[in-house]
Amino acid sequence: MSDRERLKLDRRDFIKTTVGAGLAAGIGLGVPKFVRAQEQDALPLNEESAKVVPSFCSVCSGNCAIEAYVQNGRVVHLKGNIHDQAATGRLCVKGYNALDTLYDPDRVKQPMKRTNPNKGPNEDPKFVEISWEEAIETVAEKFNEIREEYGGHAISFFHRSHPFSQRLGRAIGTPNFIAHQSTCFTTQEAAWHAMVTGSGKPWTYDLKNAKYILSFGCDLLGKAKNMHMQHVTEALRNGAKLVVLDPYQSITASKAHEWIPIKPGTDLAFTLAMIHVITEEELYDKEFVEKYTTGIEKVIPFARRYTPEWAEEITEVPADVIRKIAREFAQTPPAHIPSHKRDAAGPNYVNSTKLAQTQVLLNALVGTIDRPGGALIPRNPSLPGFNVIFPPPEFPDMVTKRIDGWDEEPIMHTYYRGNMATIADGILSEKPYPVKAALVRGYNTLTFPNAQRMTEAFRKLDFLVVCEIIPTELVQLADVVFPEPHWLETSGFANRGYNSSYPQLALRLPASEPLHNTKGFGSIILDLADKMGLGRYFEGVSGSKFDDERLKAIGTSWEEFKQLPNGLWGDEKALVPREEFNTPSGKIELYATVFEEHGFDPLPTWQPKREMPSEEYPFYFVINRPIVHKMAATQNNKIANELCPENHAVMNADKAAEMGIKDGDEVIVKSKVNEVRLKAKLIQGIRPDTVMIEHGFGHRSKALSLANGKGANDGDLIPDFTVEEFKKLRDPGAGACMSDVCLSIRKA
Ligand SMILES: Nc1nc2c(c(=O)[nH]1)N[C@H]1C(S)=C(S)[C@@H](COP(=O)(O)OP(=O)(O)OC[C@H]3O[C@@H](n4cnc5c(=O)[nH]c(N)nc54)[C@H](O)[C@@H]3O)O[C@H]1N2
Ligand SMILES: Nc1nc2c(c(=O)[nH]1)N[C@H]1C(S)=C(S)[C@@H](COP(=O)(O)OP(=O)(O)OC[C@H]3O[C@@H](n4cnc5c(=O)[nH]c(N)nc54)[C@H](O)[C@@H]3O)O[C@H]1N2
Ligand code: SF4
Ligand SMILES: [Mo]
Repeated sequence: MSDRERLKLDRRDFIKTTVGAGLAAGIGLGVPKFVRAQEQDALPLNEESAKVVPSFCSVCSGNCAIEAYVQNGRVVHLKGNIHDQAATGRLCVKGYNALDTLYDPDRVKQPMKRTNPNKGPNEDPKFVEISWEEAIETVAEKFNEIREEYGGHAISFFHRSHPFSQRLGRAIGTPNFIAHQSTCFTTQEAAWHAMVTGSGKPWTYDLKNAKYILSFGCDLLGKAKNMHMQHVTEALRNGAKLVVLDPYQSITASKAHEWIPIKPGTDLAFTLAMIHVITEEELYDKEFVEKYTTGIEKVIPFARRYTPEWAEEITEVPADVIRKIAREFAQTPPAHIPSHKRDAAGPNYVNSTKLAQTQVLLNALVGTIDRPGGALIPRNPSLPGFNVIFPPPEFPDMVTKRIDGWDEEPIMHTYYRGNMATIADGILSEKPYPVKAALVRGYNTLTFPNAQRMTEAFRKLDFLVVCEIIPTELVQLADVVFPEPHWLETSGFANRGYNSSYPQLALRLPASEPLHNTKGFGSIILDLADKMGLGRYFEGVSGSKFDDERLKAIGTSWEEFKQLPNGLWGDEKALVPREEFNTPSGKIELYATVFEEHGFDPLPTWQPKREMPSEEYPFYFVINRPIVHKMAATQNNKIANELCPENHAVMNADKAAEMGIKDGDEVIVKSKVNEVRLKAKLIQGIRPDTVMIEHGFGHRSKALSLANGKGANDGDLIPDFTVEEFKKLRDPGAGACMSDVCLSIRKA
């Protein structure tokens, strides 16, 4: 098919899928407005000259493969690559809108240095533009100074795992690498690690083949991921039943056959009672359990005490409803409980890891672990790691104790993660030692629990370096800013992030020329190492060699890869279900011996959430995120901002009437740590004792011209911890307890 023909098809497909996806998700966004907004970019399209460049989306970590339509050097349209097992020719709304971040006039365009030494919410940093050479030199000099005076561990790094930067950190001698996963999914990760994989949670689902999908807050249709949404939609089309427990009527709940507004933080009682019913009535898949699991003989007596009547008291869900759902779940194969990160089994409550344990257990009881209709352990190609390709020289000895206490996490310390709930206290209290500098990439102050306290922590540092693409709140606190390219300006390749049922890689070539004076993070690190006098740790290292060597290990090369006719590598393969799992016994361990070995509950004994409603704080707190936004990264995106400019305190309409609060009234929402001011939004679809706030809003950087001043940050209400307090939670998943706090609400 010629480009021209493809373009014609695109235009039709695009409108069709956009409308389809909108309706499937039940979003009341006003579809014509959305299509109109997109067409502004597509309108100048000249079908003769447009060229198609392969890429993959990096708005979220789904990596959906993309075809980017480029004309006169401008990217005018993005489309899902039909050959991708994840995107299957479609993108989600966040992916379609990515162009408006690429072309955001507010982007950081040039390295900058602060000239106003005062840092604060109302301080203009008075940035001056500098050359890359000066920027790198300034940071290298300052880092070396701090290293000499306080030791390498006084320098901290905040970013997702990155092999170049991790090696630089090792060479500098710092253990302080802080990442966000304890706010996102470490609770599920710990349960899967101990019970099934030995290496974290799989994110691939074969839900399109499920006949019964049971969600505990898992909002697959609303926002989770493009591919998950497609799977659930297809399952529904094929007659699957969808049951959603959620205190708030999420988009998935609004499309469910049954929505059960369970009391927040009590799902563990519900799942324990399900295990009770399924084991007492012997409804489980005996063949699967016998062949592939261990510990059923311990689960049966353990679950005897957790009757549906017991769970009714805790959850406010009638015992016969729990019984009915347990029976349906066990008797409608394939049935599955999916969980995608921030739902009830995510790091929201002190009992969330235990809930995740019960979910793995229930999925094993019905035989949908690594089986059609269930969760699949991803079939990614096996690519060699950085240290295999570039073996490191000897490193000097270093301090291993970390400022966030992650090194003391009995299980999770083996993962590249970090504790965003304790890091503010670590920096402010200087325990166990002072941290003087930080290099942050791809996180903002809004990423952290108790964002106000974290802002104080960042202000306390002597030296802050921020790598960004837009001028966030954290950029306003930086001493030096490194501007990075938008992903549409870069090249590379990636696994199918959240849908990998066979090995497949997507190619990325630059769809746009570099629009600004930016540098990729890998190059920044190599330059920094060189200027710091640590070049010997990186001999022969380059981004392109790394890519090339990894591809050679699977029988191709970057030269060959660049020529891929449809932007994807790897042929479809039939799924071969796993017979063995990566646990001490080689089976799925219903009784988690790995937890037992570390002094945690091998079976998920009931435990309530941490904070309960009181006279002072009578409301439960749940968080959500709108379908059009990615976290706090897209509020300045023109289209996303137009569709959803601000967040609200979402309340039950009857309850609000009782309190004299009307829709649109300004209210003060308060927790024990802070308060925020928001407009009330009144709906019927939420429990009267619960307030929902969407994450991502409350930007206060004046340089974000569209996002600034709109809404408030949910994270201001979330408590943080000292390392000592955190250890007392005794959570093997080290979850940050993001929703485990209660609120008051009053008219402003
Ligand atoms: N549009 C969009 N999609 C995204 C993202 C984004 O920013 N925007 N971010 C991506 C990322 S990184 C993540 S982590 C995920 C997050 O997406 P989700 O995992 O969906 O997390 P939240 O948006 O926080 O929504 C949590 C849901 O759990 C419900 N919930 C809260 N407490 C309880 C409880 O005690 N019991 C039950 N049963 N339900 C409860 C809430 O009401 C809400 O519906 O989304 C990913 N996809
Ligand atoms: N209060 C509260 N806090 C939360 C959550 C919540 O629900 N409520 N959710 C938690 C969850 S689940 C997650 S995953 C985290 C996510 O936390 P983050 O990863 O911090 O989320 P984002 O806001 O998407 O991204 C942060 C910044 O990365 C920048 N960025 C994007 N692309 C690039 C790039 O290529 N290079 C560089 N240098 N920067 C880039 C964006 O411009 C943005 O400012 O937040 C967690 N924190
Ligand atoms: S699911 Fe994530 S990767 Fe895929 S199109 Fe949406 S934002 Fe992009
Ligand atoms: Mo997340």
